[in-house]
Amino acid sequence: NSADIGLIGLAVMGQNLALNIADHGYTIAVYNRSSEKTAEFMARCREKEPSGERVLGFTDLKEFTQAIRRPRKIILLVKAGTPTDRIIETLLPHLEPGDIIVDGGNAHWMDTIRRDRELTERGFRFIGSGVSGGEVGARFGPSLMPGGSESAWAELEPIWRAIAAKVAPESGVPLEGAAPGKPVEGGVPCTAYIGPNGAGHYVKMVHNGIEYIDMQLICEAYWLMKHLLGLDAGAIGAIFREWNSGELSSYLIEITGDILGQKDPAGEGYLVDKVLDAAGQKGTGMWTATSALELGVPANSIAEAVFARTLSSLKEERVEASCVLKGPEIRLLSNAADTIEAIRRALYCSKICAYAQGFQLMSEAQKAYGWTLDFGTIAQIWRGGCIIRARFLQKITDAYAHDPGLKNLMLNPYFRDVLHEGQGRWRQTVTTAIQNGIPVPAFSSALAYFDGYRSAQLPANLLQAQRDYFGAHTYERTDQPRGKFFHLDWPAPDRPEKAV
Ligand code: NBP
Repeated sequence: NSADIGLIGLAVMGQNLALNIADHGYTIAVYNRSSEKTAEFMARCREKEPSGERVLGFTDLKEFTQAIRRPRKIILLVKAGTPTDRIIETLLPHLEPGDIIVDGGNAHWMDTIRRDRELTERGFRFIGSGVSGGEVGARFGPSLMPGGSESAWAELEPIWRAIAAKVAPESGVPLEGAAPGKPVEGGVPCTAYIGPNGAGHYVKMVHNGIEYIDMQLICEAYWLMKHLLGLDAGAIGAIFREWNSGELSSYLIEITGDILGQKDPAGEGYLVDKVLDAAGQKGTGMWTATSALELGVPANSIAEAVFARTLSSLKEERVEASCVLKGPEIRLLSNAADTIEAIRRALYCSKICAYAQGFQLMSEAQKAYGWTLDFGTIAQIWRGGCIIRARFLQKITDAYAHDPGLKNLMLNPYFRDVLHEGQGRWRQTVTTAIQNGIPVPAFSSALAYFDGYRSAQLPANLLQAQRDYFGAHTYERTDQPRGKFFHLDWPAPDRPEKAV
């Protein structure tokens, strides 16, 4: 019984998280379904990894579980869905009551709720933890979003805090410079208990939904600069690098600068110009959009970002359609500095709307699933390690510290002022894009969200009348209290309205 913790699943995430745990002085037992991967990983640990001696490899599940100190803590980093259920079933006969299973995969939160219930009924403890930051995050500090058994969290917490990304206490800036065997010291860890059962995985899913829209917004900014200003990838990359020193500073802006500056290693020009424009997706953006639809939350930009990927994936169809369907000629603009600033403002304003939608969604989800989420803390643990890490998240933490009951991020004075100051340039950007036939679904849907949310009145009066006309769905009246419903037998020149 010499291992502090165990880990199953030695693909990209599992290997890197195991090494991160070992770097922090913990002894970790590892197991993978196919034993060749375990052997390969153990060779890597022996030959290349300074903390490799603290990794114990097993090819037998029973021996693996026997090597872990009780109550056992076992992290699963296997493919989400059925593989997770399979490995849990295989593992359970080797566990004892009170042992803890930590699912670090991208599980659907409803699966996590079910697994939490089933495992708790059988005497085990379960944690569903979002893990964000990809391969590098797992290796040197991810953002970790755990939900589930509180007593299990108390036992997992020291390890999760040790391996999580760290940010500077005041500024929230990620502390970097970790290397194999040399983790960063000090700083605030990017992890905190999120809530019961599926709360952690839900919050991780919304993180991914926000990641989708964040990426799409950046892509639209790039596309506008390319087409309206005729800039090449290298020049646009330099603009992103400049933006990265300001309020837009974030991991995604930073890597966009790098990507756009990358020359094609296989030929002339920039690599990005040779990458096929057909986006893939693994489903977490779709889950976020679906959840928003189910909960009745207007997360239109998040959904739009998923649709933008879907539309892009119809590459052959689009190529054919481009020969049939004509739009306006794109007219190059001469005022480059002004256009770039307008696009930057549009990007920042749209980003605020995207996050407002994500937080509004979590706010409804907590009511539906019986959680109490702490939004300031969620923003805090997204400041480092994860893909959407950004300077801007500190502003969200500040906004919830200022008003824990904040209904919508856009109502916070800082964000309100940014939207007020930026909306002129934002509208100019969307208008120019539309006039030139350049699709900007994320910029324009975010603007529609802003305009819709700030409208005391919307044309839904007509919509309710239409619903009552064809389906007797009733309507409320502006001159009567809410909750009083009426119906009219339309068309009704003489018939009276009925209260129902
Ligand atoms: P994958 O998602 O590609 O999963 C591969 C692992 O699952 C292998 O270890 C494989 O074992 C194991 N596995 C499968 Br498939 N079926 C199994 C079964 N029935 N029983 C036991 N093990 C099984 O690995 P990944 O990309 O490292 O991701 C791991 C988890 O972390 C996933 O849930 C993923 O969604 C999540 N995640 C990934 C990232 C990322 O950037 N990649 C980021 C955040 C979260 P084998 O070797 O025997 O086939």
